[in-house]
Amino acid sequence: MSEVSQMSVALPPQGDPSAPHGLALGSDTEVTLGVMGGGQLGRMFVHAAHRMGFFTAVLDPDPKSPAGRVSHHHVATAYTDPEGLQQLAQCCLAITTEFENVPAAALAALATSRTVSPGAAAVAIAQDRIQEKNHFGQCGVPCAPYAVIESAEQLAAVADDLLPGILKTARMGYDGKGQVRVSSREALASAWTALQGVPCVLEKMLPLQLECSVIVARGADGTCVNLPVQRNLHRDGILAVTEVTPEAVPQALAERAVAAARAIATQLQYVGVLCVEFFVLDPESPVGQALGGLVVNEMAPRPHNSGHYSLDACDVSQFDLQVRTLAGLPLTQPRQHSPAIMLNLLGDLWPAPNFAAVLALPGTHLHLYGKAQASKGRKMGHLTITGADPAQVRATALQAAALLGITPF
Ligand code: AIR
Repeated sequence: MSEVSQMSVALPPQGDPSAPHGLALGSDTEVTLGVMGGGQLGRMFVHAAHRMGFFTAVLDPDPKSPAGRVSHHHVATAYTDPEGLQQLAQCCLAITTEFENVPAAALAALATSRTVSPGAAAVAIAQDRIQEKNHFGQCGVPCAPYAVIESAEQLAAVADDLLPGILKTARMGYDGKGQVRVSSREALASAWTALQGVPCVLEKMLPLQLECSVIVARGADGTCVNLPVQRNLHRDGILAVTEVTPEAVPQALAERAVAAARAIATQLQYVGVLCVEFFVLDPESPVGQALGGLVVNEMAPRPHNSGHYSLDACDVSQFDLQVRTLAGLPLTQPRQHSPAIMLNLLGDLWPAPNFAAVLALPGTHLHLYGKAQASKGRKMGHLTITGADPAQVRATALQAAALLGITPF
């Protein structure tokens, strides 16, 4: 990363950095917000920014990236390219990120001349499961029992009680990548070898009742707001369905999850949108009781797939919140106005999903990301179903799933 840190940053100032950027709203000065990464999350950020009159710039090496294609400016260089970073900084007042594996050093380099949120330090913690779990511990939020495996000695010292478990690479894993289920010491040893002996954590497999997540947005002034708690169903390690209805997550647990997510953001001094994922444990199981029923799984320093429903079911979406936090605009607690179910549209449904039939159903909102190539497990779009009551939303969502060939839930 030395290349990046050598980046020279002699940039013209864009306004007074101590003034809230929101002051520029509605003025005749062009204000550009930047995003590192040009995938679907960047694209939805760009759409939200445009709606509020901002100009946008995307840095993504892919000249056909979903966000780059809809943005005013697209810098198509590597994330660590000093010239690319300089170009981005030059045209932007403030810069955010849309995937957690963006090199933290690139964010740090941008931050020498521009507002960058979330900051490199917070992103670096979220990029590394070991640091992430330490942070959760410091916040007093329990996670699944685990062991760090960075050496053969640590592998040998793993407690039997952690098996069966899931071996996860400390870095660079998402959508189920870099994870192996292991049920014996032998399987653990060969899984670690197969992962090339990189730093890992072994997490104890827990009896889950359900999975949920909370999206919080925190401003530079410490104001913190959250979306309602989402219930998530994963298939093959990839989010398949998100359900946000009053019944989806028991209220007492939902309140605890929100409090934990806010504590995690606040103690990080986080600025931006953060998603925290939780496991709700089987309340009948001894381990579930011992751990108090709720454990934190992981966090993402950005908007999250499980928050996409907020575009259609809330008065302020997770991308609106991202724009507001980045631009120093006020945050208000979002209100969900419709129960919602979101279905992910993976590349498996291509080449010819019957979207016209789905759009004939009431309350369906189709979002396609404009990706050139569909492949198995690739997120190509999502469908949100809203309606007046949860039972009707569910019935419509099941109809849509059947029309698209998505397994019922
Ligand atoms: N993303 C980021 N972390 C997890 C996910 N799913 C989003 C970001 C990123 C895009 O997925 O928007 O840019 C990458 O998608 P793909 O299909 O090109 O791998």
